[in-house]
Amino acid sequence: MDKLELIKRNVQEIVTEDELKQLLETKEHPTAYVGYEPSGKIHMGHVLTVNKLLDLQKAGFKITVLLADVHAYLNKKGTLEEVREIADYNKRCFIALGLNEENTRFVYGSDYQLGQEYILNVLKLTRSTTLNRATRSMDEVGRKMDDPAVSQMVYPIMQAIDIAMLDVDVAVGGIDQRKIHMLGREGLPGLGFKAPLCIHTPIILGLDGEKMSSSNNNFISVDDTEADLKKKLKKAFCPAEQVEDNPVMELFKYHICPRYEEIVFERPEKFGGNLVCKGYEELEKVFASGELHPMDLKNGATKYMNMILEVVRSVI
Ligand code: TYR
Repeated sequence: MDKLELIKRNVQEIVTEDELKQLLETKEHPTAYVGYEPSGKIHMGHVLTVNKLLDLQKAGFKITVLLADVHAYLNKKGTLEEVREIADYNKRCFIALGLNEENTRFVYGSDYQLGQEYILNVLKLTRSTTLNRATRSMDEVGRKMDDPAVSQMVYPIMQAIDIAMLDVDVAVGGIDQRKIHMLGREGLPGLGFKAPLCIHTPIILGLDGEKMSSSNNNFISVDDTEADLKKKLKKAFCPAEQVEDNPVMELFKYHICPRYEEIVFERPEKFGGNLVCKGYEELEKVFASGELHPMDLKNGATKYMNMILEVVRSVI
């Protein structure tokens, strides 16, 4: 797979592809980052952006992971001390997922976001950003946005300044980060910084086919045991022959198939014996045709997700 193909796989949007091509032509080691609000559970949604960072590393990028403790604090996720502790746990998870410390720079927000230069840049950008724009940019990121706090208006401004201060070429994130990134692309040049390129991954569904949410516990997290996986996948939403909006198929598309060249579904002889798929496209055809039963798809997902998480569990 060539670099561009690797970077483009499983992404929803690149802003813009032309800029990316140009970047690849001019720099041997471009830089990219993802920021994460520290979270008690690292789930497969987070892992989707981790996968993209791993792809970017393979394509020669230097990667920074921002453990955004101050952002979590501004978004009312806990005290600074609490979120900082969770950030340490998250760092261990990311390392376990393959972002090792030799080739990944881990940065805590609180390590640089309280410095004079940073704050001055934040204040500058607040002057050229309307309240309306800041509010809208938080639509899919902010907690309880029906009654936003001023801190949640500072949040997207800081995220934009992060891109400049961490000095990265590319900001990576779920498509929910889009409006904040666009605010950065438009606002940063006015402060003398370059406009960043953005790569957005899709947002995957919860196992019940609804939006992922911690209150529903409808996701797989990296510390799930094999028993957890079995239980969760057993009751997952997985309509026969349906490949779109099927959370079990999404696990194959975004997590399993990129890691394994060949997927083996183990079935008793009376149900057709083992079935082998080479790549997601083939799996899609097989499942859409009805040749593979949802039960067998789920068993396969359980087996492979367990193999992926086994490695992670053993080190976190
Ligand atoms: N907004 C991101 C989230 O929703 C977190 C983040 C914070 C990302 C700061 C980047 C950044 O610079 O989790």
